[in-house]
Amino acid sequence: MRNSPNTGAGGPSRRTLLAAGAAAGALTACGQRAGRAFLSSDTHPSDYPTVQAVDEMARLLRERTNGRLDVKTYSGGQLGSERDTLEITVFGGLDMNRVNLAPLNSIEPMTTIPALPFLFRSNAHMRRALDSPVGDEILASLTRHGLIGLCFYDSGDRNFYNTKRPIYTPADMKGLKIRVPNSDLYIAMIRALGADATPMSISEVYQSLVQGVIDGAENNWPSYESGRHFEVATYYSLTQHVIAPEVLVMSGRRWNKLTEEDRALVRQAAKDSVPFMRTLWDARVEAARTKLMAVGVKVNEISDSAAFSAAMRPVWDKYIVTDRQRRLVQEIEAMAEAG
Ligand code: GTR
Repeated sequence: MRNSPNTGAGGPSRRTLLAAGAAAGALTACGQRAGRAFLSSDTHPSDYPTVQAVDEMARLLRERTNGRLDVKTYSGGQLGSERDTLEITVFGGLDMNRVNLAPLNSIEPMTTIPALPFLFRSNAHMRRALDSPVGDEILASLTRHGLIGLCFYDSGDRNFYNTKRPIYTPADMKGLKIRVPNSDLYIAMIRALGADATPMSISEVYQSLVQGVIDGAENNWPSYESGRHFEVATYYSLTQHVIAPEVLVMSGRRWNKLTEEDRALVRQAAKDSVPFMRTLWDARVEAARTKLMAVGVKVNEISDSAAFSAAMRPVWDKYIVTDRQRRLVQEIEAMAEAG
């Protein structure tokens, strides 16, 4: 990996390393009995669509190999933050990892493309673009960092939420302390709106909101709900500034030990879990929205989203600098028409 995902934070914690080591040991023991279980990590709870999708992938693998290939996910962030577990995945302490694209932004410039503010017009646009060769090219860009990109999953649109006030215009963001994932791109986006960006792992957000260390954050409906952030930050403003996907990666070290046949099986099972995930995702977004409206979260629409888009536009020039990036951005924009 060229730039460590731990830049500025000093590597995975001892707790994370110990947890991953213990989990890997346990799996080796049971893997000898029931076939080869890949150890995977996810920060979301076990009922979240990303975890369920990897469970579906595991089911397909078991079915197609008579249980020889399998995946076991450690959910709920048991093994640590996305940034820490990515590092462990690269050196082979974990076989697989489901993360957002954000922690990969500072590692691989191609991953900044789907995370650009206001690039995708809709979820449908994102799905169309990432199902095309553009998506394959972005997944393949991870290989040189020791990660094999298996598939993209949905993550819906991200919106701002905070404890202070509704956000209607970029001016309303001024001075707010907003948590972002550990990504330079996200930091730049928040600064472009005149707010203060505080990068931290999602597991720290709830407590930081309670203690007033941050005023708010930004995320999709399901994460805002499942992390209980809505209990503290009750203003949810539908800026829809990013529609970036999740990604499922495999450790290159583990991958290199697989036969060609098993690689094809792994790729196919990951790909086949995507439509399953999308169905779960759409239902989960609706369920989270309905629940949060019912408990009285103060939701507001944005009448002039072009004002947000214009304010955040300089971020594109800062992070889209190579011809290859520009070509992919153009290809994605050309796929916007159909909605
Ligand atoms: C969620 C995403 C997580 C994590 C989180 C965050 O939407 O599913 O993987 O990236 O956002 O903001 O840290």
